[in-house]
Amino acid sequence: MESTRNKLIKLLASSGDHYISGQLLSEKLAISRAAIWKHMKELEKDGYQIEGKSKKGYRILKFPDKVSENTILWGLGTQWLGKTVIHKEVTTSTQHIAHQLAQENVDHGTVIVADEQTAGKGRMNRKWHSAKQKGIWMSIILRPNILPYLAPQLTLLTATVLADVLTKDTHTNPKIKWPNDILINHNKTAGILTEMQAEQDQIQYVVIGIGINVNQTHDEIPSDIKKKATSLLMETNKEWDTQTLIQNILMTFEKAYDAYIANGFPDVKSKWESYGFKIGETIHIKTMREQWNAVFLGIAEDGALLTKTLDGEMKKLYSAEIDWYEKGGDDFAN
Ligand code: BTX
Repeated sequence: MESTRNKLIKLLASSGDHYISGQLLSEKLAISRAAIWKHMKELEKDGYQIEGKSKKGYRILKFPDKVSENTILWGLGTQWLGKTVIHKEVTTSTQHIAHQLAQENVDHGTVIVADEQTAGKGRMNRKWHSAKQKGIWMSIILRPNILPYLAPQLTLLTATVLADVLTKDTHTNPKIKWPNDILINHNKTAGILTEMQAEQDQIQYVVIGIGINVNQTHDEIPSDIKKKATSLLMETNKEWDTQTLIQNILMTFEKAYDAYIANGFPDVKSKWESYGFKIGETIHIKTMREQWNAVFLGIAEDGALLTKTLDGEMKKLYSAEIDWYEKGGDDFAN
């Protein structure tokens, strides 16, 4: 059963900057006002800063500097996204938890966040390094009323949300490498993994996994990805508060998602293209049998990459065929 202390934090957290009266707290928690006051003193010992004002009540001024369900909830100005947040100190992958919960019918907009993942995954079962308290490792459960073939649009939408938040909050200049990587100065800062459970023409749920390298130093980036990965700390020479970034991502995501559901893909497409890595440039494409150069024009409704060969032929392409030839000729496809 949930402890009185937790219920108290939740009540205070959900009221944000507003005061809650001691009377109301005592009614909701079914304990005396003296007991409430004692709980407040205990919370202060744990790093919470609480303000108590006569005739007004209590409010939290500062949470301990640790990500938790309550700290994410506090000040989160969303209508439906992140109304339920599940925080794990360590887990295999937030995607696993999200799938389990989605099958148990949790709400649209449920968010799972971990400090550390021991089996973080990328696309095609690739590994995603997720060191403890060094980044944002988070999954969002959605139940969109769109046709399954349109689900890749959600990956593209998520990429624009991350690019928007990073531009605004960290003043970096992120680019989206098709379809799902966020690059800063050509190096991978974030990745998105979209997984879906669907029937023929109906989505049961979608899980959007977001991984962002936030506070790793150069030495802390694992050797197998050192050449192509970066973090916000490395790019800006300062540490970032993951909590604030998570909240800004959720708030920006909610707005972008609601607009997408109401108005469709065109705005997402143009925003994506405004951040698109190598848009308008010549890229090198390889298949099993041939290779050629083409100009990268933009993205299609189904998430495919639109290209024009040098002799003018338009072609739609899907993932495994692109070789971005970055980093001095290394294969930069993932
Ligand atoms: P991806 O398949 O595009 O990228 C995976 C590749 O990126 C790896 O093969 C490796 O080369 C490189 N890589 C691994 N870890 C990192 C890292 N921390 N930073 C930069 N490059 C790396 C991208 O897949 C999708 C990643 C989604 C991760 C989130 S975290 C929350 C959620 N839970 C989970 O298990 N996955 C998602």
